[in-house]
Amino acid sequence: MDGSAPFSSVKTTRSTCPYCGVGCGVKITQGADGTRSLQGDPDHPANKGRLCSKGSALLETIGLEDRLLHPVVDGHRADWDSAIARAASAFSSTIAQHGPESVAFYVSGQMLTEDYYVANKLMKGFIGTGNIDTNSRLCMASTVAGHRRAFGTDTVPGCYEDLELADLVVLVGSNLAWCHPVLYQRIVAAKAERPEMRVVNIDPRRTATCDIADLHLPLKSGSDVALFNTLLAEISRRGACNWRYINDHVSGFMSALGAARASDPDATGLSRDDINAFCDMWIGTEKVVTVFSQGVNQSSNGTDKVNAIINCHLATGRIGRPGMGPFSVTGQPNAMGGREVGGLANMLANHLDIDDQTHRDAVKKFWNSPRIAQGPGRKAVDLFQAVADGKIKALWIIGTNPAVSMPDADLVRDAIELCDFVAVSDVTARTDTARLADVLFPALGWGEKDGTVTNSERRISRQRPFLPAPGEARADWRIICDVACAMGWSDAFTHAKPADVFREHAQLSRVTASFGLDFDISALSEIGDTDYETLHPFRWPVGNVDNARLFGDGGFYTPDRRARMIPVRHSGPAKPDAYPLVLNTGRVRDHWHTLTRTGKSARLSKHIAEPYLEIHPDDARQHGLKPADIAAVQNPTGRALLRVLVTDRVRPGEMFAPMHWTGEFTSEGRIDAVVPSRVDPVSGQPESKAAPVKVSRFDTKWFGFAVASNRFQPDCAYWARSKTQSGWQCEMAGDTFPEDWTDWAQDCFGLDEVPRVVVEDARRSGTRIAFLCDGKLLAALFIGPQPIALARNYLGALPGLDASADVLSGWPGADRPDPGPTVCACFDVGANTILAAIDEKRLVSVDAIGDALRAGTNCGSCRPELRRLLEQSQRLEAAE
Ligand SMILES: Nc1nc2c(c(=O)[nH]1)N[C@H]1C(S)=C(S)[C@@H](COP(=O)(O)OP(=O)(O)OC[C@H]3O[C@@H](n4cnc5c(=O)[nH]c(N)nc54)[C@H](O)[C@@H]3O)O[C@H]1N2
Ligand SMILES: Nc1nc2c(c(=O)[nH]1)N[C@H]1C(S)=C(S)[C@@H](COP(=O)(O)OP(=O)(O)OC[C@H]3O[C@@H](n4cnc5c(=O)[nH]c(N)nc54)[C@H](O)[C@@H]3O)O[C@H]1N2
Ligand code: SF4
Ligand SMILES: [Mo]
Repeated sequence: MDGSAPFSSVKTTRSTCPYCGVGCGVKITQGADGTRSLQGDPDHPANKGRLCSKGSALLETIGLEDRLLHPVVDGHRADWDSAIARAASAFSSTIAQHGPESVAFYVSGQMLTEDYYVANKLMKGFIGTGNIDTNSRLCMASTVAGHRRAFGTDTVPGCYEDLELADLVVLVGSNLAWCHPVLYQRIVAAKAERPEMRVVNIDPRRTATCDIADLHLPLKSGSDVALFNTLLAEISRRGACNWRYINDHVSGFMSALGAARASDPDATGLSRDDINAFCDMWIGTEKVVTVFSQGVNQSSNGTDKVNAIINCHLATGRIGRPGMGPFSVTGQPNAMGGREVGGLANMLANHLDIDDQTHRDAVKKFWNSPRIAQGPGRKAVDLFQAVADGKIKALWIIGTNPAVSMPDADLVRDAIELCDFVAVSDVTARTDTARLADVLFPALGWGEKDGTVTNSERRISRQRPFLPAPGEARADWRIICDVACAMGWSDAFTHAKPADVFREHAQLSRVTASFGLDFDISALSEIGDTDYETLHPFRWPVGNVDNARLFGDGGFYTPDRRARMIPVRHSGPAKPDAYPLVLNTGRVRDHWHTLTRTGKSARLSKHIAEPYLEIHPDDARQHGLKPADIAAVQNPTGRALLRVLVTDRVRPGEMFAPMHWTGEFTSEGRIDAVVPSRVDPVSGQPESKAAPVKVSRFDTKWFGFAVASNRFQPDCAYWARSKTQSGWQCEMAGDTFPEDWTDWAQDCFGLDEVPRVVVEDARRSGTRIAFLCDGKLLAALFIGPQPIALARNYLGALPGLDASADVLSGWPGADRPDPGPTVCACFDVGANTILAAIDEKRLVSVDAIGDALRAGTNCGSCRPELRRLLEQSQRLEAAE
């Protein structure tokens, strides 16, 4: 059954995972007794029942403990009417005084299509400016620009099945194993079935995705254009061009080839042998899919990278046929939906062109709106700069956390703080951005909200509610319509339910189709409420019988219907002398962005509990950094403090840090504080992957670790906290000593009257303190001059449990071995448990570990790490 189906006492709801752009279907089952379970939906075409660690843990993130449950105005609880009135009058009076360009919305690829549609309509059609941009600017903008340059529209030509049908899958700037795990597992399964299938991974770092790679090309940061230009020149030199396809469907071949021939392959830093091996594979394999993601997009030449890849597919005609094509995997669950409704400042709506007067007139007529944006608005970086400069005076931020995720994040944070009026719609007030708002709107979150999302393969799926609206929270689309009505446009925002918005959106796509463009779902213009409720996942354009693949026979959306090959030239990231290291940033397996959701799950937090800096052993040596030191990463933009992880997984001269940590979870782990706002000149997308920085050892006098039942915050230079089963844990380090550790600990935990046991460890010149009440542990603190080895997962589970001062040893008794850091999040299996089993049971394969411990047998995301543990214990080598 689709939708919510009451079966006697069990209710099943089909919905879509709210994390990555794979867009997996989930099935939530609720018993009459309040029990709930969640599985992958076997009938959803994106995942066919599979889920990754984050998807499987969704039910651990829906608790109300930190939710925003009522509107807040100027720091005080308010009713809806006054909150809406305050926002509407702030926007209206700012527009009246300073014109429409003085207001802006900054929205998100995590909004549903219905939310996004009305936000775009309000700004572009009624306020009448293009000043609505989205976090997709930080994510997909270069792909959008590259698609539009090549195809005329922002169209993804292929589908997921192509990744299984391909004989060669090339991954460029994509850590698919961690970021699109279910798609990765589909490739793993296809490769197991057809071992002749090949995978190439192009990434400066050796990531978990290399686990299935036959060839890893650790190219220099930013040099993808040089690599794909070399490939294009080789395609031509070896006579591998598809002249029939080029003659019939492509323009710009000669100029693109000219630019490609001028490229220097050595700019990649790769050996000629590796480059040749890559060219041999790519040119020699008809069925090739080139998958690309943020290593391509988040770059000062991201759009050129996209076109360098597309050029090779166009020159060989390997596009829009089974198992072939360039394929951009989208990040957020509704990155595609946002692109469809025109959420970007330089798009109109439904793939119509904001620079085209006839398109603007058609949309204005359709909306019956008083005005229409006369051109593109400000793109994210420019938008926040205008906020900082006082040009934008009223701002509404919906479903995104720019004080953390924008480049030059300190500037952005300060700009938001100083802006005359800021409204924030979020599910929690505990974000670095929400803290700065004048008006806070409580939004419905996943499990409560209702609407549609589009995944990476143009497939539209429903998100359906299975939980009641908590407190006074409202759906994002409704809050936007309420503000629009209060601003005087009640006739145009009368929608009573998401289906009303969806129908209007589908109707507008008729206009798109009338211009001969791609985005057409007009067949659903009159969809009834019940059909909307039970809508099966489907792919656009609707009405096109085989819509899985486009452009196999040309039919591009340019004026002459030909695809354009674009001449592109290599240009690397900036490397000023004073900041010689390149800082690459990205994601970890079990966390989602700024931690507001995955940070609530102890299980997900146990995989990687603090922000870290991957640095090559040569660089670590040169800068006097030892493993587990605290590093200060710096440049004129700002500073971050991170735990040092010395590894040859990164190239010398390049480092990597995760993007997830925020002011809510760390003292100075916000990585975008050191990412300058350098952007791609075509797409305006920031270069989040190549910040020029310098690094030094932070002058640490002591290191510490603590656990407590409550969410505590220590007073020291470095801290990073994370959720545990029974409370919170915190890593810490300081550059000065407190006068008295006991007083300090008491303030830190807020435990004034609680009995404590203090152990001065003279041998290790450390201090350990436990707070115990009625035989239960409330908090424990461990301080020493060096990073302290402790059974952290064991300690994290103790607060609230019966305990004695023995906990201060930091290790469980011999009868309870320490499982170590979590590797398999699905079954909560730690590294020590796995290493012990490998040793004791003489395990020699990842499957054998699965048989013994279940690790790696559910979502499979930890299998690369299991293989690493086998390598570490030298079992694998011995066996192979
Ligand atoms: N676990 C998890 N999954 C997620 C998310 C999450 O927060 N957590 N977020 C989702 C979102 S919104 C997005 S956009 C996607 C992102 O998905 P991905 O793009 O796969 O993830 P990233 O880790 O940002 O970056 C991918 C890789 O690009 C590499 N890279 C850096 N510079 C270069 C370069 O110059 N050239 C090449 N070829 N590679 C380079 C990095 O080393 C990194 O391994 O993930 C989605 N999925
Ligand atoms: N250095 C660096 N920076 C990056 C990146 C990088 O790789 N490196 N990646 C960039 C990319 S690709 C992306 S996509 C961005 C992501 O960055 P953000 O969009 O800032 O990150 P999120 O944590 O996903 O923010 C979503 C916010 O919406 C809230 N929320 C959740 N559900 C709802 C809802 O239903 N309604 C409303 N109104 N709010 C909701 C969450 O609590 C959270 O505060 O970061 C970008 N920044
Ligand atoms: S791969 Fe994981 S995060 Fe992405 S949609 Fe599927 S379950 Fe969700
Ligand atoms: Mo993203």
